[in-house]
Amino acid sequence: RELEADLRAALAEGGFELHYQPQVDLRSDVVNGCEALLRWRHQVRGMVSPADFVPVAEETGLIEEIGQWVLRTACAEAATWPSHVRVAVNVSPIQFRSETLSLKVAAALNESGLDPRRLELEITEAVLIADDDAALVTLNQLRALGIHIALDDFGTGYSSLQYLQRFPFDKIKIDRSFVKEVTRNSSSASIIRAVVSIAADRNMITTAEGVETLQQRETVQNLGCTQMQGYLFSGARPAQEIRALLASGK
Ligand code: G
Ligand code: G
Ligand code: MN
Ligand code: NA
Repeated sequence: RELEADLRAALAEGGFELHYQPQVDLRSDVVNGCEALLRWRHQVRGMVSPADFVPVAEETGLIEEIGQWVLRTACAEAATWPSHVRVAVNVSPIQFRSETLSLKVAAALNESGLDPRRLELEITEAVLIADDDAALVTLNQLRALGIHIALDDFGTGYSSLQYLQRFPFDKIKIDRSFVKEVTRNSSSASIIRAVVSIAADRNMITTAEGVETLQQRETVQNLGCTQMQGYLFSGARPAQEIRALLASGK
């Protein structure tokens, strides 16, 4: 496969980079997290979105190596940020099922010297559906390292509120499809309210994804969300820009 060969070459030759999207604490208005988003500079295709190459990386098993590169790079970068800022890393279901995931995470933490409490892994519901018991074992292994776990894209998959009760998450990220509708659709607002209520009981952060307008920000804030991420504040930006932004104290 041509794409597979290109991905291998990118790994070997530094063709990947991480951009970071700020996450804003809604109570203090301070950036207290950044999500690492993988970018691939392809010589012919230009910037290729992870949505287009992660599936191929998963099929070919290359996701293991790419994922390890992402973890190491994100931890090393976050170690340069102010200590109140966490870094969030997306983990695909294939990576999550690897028995060595927690070892790889521990290695990335060790190597970078990053405080484990400053690393958050984002997983999707897909990892929970496949094998509940195994997922719980892995989640507990990861949490034993002291890192945080976020449930990403909540509301897009099977989305059972039971997942929130059964699994030990630190954060629920409410999918941007709900945020998009929240100012004009009362059922989106009701769903957010229900998630916020469960999350608050269990001390979880609730992040509204895809906040693009001031009105959306105010609405999710009134519904009790505690963090937001979206173009209203900033899209994903290169590491140097984020470093400067964080250093400037905003
Ligand atoms: O900006 P955006 O196009 O980055 O992201 C598209 C999709 O790719 C999102 O679903 C996001 O979670 C996923 N993604 C971004 N970076 C990574 C990564 O490092 N690893 C994995 N597995 N998925 C990622
Ligand atoms: O699946 P995940 O939530 O990890 O993916 C993050 C994706 O959401 C990335 O593709 C990122 O570029 C995109 N994104 C981030 N903020 C916004 C936003 O405010 N609006 C829209 N439409 N997309 C966003
Ligand atoms: Mn994500
Ligand atoms: Na998401």
